[in-house]
Amino acid sequence: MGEFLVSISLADLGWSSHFARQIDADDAVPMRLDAVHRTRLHATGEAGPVTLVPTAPAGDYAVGDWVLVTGERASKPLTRLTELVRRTAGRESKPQLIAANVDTLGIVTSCNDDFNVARLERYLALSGRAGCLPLIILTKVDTVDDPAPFVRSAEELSPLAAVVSLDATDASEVARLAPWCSGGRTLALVGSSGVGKTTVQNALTGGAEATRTIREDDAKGRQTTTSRALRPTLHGGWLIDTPGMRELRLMDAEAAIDDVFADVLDIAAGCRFGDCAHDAEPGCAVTEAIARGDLAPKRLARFRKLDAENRHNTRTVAEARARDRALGRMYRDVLTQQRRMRGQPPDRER
Ligand SMILES: Nc1nc2c(ncn2[C@@H]2O[C@H](COP(=O)(O)OP(=O)(O)O)[C@@H](O)[C@H]2O)c(=O)[nH]1
Ligand SMILES: [Mg+2]
Repeated sequence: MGEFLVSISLADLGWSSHFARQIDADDAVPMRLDAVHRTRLHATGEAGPVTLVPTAPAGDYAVGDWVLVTGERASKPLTRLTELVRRTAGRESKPQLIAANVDTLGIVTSCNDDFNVARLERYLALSGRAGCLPLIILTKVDTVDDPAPFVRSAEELSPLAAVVSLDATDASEVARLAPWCSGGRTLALVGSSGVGKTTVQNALTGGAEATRTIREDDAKGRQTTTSRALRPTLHGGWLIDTPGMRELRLMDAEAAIDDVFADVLDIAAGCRFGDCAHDAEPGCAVTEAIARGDLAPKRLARFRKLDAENRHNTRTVAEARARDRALGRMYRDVLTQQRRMRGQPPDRER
């Protein structure tokens, strides 16, 4: 990493006034994390790449974080500009940091069966939740006669999202993504396996990470990407591939979902009742819009599903936290009781 970084400024690394405001000492040495391991952190500063020792639990750090360095010790991360978080799979339900200080979330999908409007909407909400700009990267335009319907469908999803369509195997086409990963800006790539994330990454970084071999029949690939890392691009910015985002679930994303479905909410604002469920209520503007053909019933259904999923996940995480706290309390009570029983004569306890 950093072989072609002859000399690098903090601005080249993505430093901004947001971070500068958080430090007061001139002798603080800020560095940006490229990779996070259990017992060590890899970072880049003005002096180049270094290995650091964390002073907070490893789970508190994410790729893309800024830390202040003293000797080999990394402070806890500076307050982030953006934060990609997911709910872990399984019963544990803990929020897990994926990446920090990502400017643009590159949502990668292809002109084939992978293209799924509901999934794109979920990623758009995730991007909004994280505070990132969304960019839809539509790959494999070279494999279809006419990519235009895919492009149109992606463009219709949100006025906030830019759409770039390309053949990822052609590096000169991928260079059109330079505006999002130059000038110290950070682009992170998410999307299903096989859509071309590693191909895009290789073109942008000049790297040679192994890409997947697609089984022609189902457009799915094997898992080949190994670990998450912040990599310098050929354009003077940064790139993060985010393996393991397939179990992506939304939580605490109500406002972001509302942004993605602003068109539906605009219509719903015209309902007679504030708590209208858009089922059979009189004066329901949503039902009327559907009848007029101004709103696709499927879009309303996707909004409801995503909203319900977000509520469920948010609740599950809150419940898991409460359970942990309750268990912790019970554990402490038992310990206190045991200590008391050991410290006091049994006859007096009766
Ligand atoms: N024809 C074509 N093939 C592509 C394109 N993007 C990716 N591929 C191929 O799709 C396969 C999976 O790509 P990969 O980058 O490993 O996908 P990832 O799983 O998202 O990292 C590889 O064989 C790529 O060469 C594209 O735009 N056009
Ligand atoms: Mg890959």
